[in-house]
Amino acid sequence: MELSFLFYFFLVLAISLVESYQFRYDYKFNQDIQGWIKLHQVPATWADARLRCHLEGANLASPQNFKFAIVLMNTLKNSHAERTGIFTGIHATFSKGDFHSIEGIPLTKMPLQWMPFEPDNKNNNENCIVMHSNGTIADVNCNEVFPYVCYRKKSKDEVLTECGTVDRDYHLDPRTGSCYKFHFIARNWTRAFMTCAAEGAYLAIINNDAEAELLKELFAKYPQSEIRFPNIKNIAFVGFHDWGERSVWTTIHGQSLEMGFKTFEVNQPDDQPPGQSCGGFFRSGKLDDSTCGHRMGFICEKSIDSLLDENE
Ligand SMILES: [Ca+2]
Ligand SMILES: [Ca+2]
Ligand SMILES: [Ca+2]
Repeated sequence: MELSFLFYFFLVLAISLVESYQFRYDYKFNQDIQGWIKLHQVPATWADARLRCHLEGANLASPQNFKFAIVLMNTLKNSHAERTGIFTGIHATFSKGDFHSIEGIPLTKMPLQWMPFEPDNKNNNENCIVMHSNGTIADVNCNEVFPYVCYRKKSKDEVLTECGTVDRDYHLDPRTGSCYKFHFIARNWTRAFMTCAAEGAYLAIINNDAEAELLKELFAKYPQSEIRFPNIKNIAFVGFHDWGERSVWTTIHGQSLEMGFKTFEVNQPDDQPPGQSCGGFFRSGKLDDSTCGHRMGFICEKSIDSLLDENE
């Protein structure tokens, strides 16, 4: 009796421990820095690195203390980043020479050593800080590209929603079994794609009439006045594209529109100059070929398990 009680007690404890360390499968929990980290191996500019970390629900990581520096150095081991170094979150992009981490820690409070002949602020144009695998740092041009690490600090209220994410703006719709989020801050198609991808989602793919109806209802919850900084207010970006072949419409996952929802608005597609290659969705619930560079609202679709660790 007592044994089974103990067993149950430890089982519950084990499950709650696993749960409390969940964020997303591509981030690893690190006890020493009480948070999750992810090494992005594909080099990016500092601005893109910061944005991608932010969209993933994290921050561009900085070696904010000695422990943190060690963790970052270990993270680089046996990757290409070991040779190139990484962008840190330390930057002076707001005010020249005022180097702070994203979290606001001044550079002078971090236990860091400059590389030989650094900082040199070459061409008076070096406002970002890279860290090399031996822990030394250098100032570089923010438009250079480096790998980087994102960090999310553990907080007490980390809860995965029914959509398998800590992002509460995703809502499950039982009609399709997918989760959806309407982004009312307008972006161009490429940035919209990136935003959905970083959230573990994709620009919505309309598989049937029911899903078109559901997206129409979702769009209606965001009247024109709520879309921020758009070029167009009556169309939102969704997940189809001509992939550089005029008028051959295919979803971003390679399905022909013929297989799913293919109803364009009257007089669309019209391929307005300078050419319209990106998937759009009118408030009416019908499709448009839209200008990729325009900023519009957009809809992300996420499967429930996209961010879950399959091993847990
Ligand atoms: Ca330099
Ligand atoms: Ca879908
Ligand atoms: Ca059009």
